Amino acid sequence: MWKRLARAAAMSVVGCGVALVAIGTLSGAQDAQAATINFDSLSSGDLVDNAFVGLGVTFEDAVVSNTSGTSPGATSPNTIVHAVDGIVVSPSDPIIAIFSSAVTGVSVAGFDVGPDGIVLNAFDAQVGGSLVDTAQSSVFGDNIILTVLNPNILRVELSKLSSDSPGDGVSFDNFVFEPVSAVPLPAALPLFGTGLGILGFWGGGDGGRLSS
Ligand SMILES: [Ca+2]
Ligand SMILES: [Ca+2]
Ligand SMILES: [Ca+2]
Repeated sequence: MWKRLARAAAMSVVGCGVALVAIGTLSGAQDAQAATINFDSLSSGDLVDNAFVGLGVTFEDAVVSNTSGTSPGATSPNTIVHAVDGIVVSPSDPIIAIFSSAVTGVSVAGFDVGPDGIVLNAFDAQVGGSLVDTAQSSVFGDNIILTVLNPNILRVELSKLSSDSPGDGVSFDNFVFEPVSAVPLPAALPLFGTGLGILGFWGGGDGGRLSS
């Protein structure tokens, strides 16, 4: 799942360098278990907040919605929008996700993306910190997937890219993140013998990723 999302994102995201970074992840031996949050276990109107703290992530200003929940690529019935501003997810007040420990990649899909586009910013601290990766798209439509990659992501912020069209609304779904691998590579080497064997092993499945 993670590889598929990363590959799709590499093709859809506007911005040079993203494809090369994604390829690095695809061929990397450390492919930890990616967690996917589809928000469909919650009810429309619920604040997401700590609902997925067990997976190591808390949300700020995210409320469950059914906006675009049946659009192509969405997992039905739920998406998320801004808790205060609804579908007008302004870059000045984004939806925030904070990780309890660093993750190496985050992916999210935007729906009904219009003239204001969408953006996903990654930071290396739970509050403040430095911008370590960003992904944005101005492609109109549904299931526009953004992916950020960095070994030290502790927070991401997602919103429209601009506020030039105040009435342009978006929603988000299918929030995926990849924790730092719990299995150090050197410990795994004797098990598989060669680097090629390791790549084949890690490339062969989804590694029992978590779903919720
Ligand atoms: Ca969903
Ligand atoms: Ca806020
Ligand atoms: Ca829109």
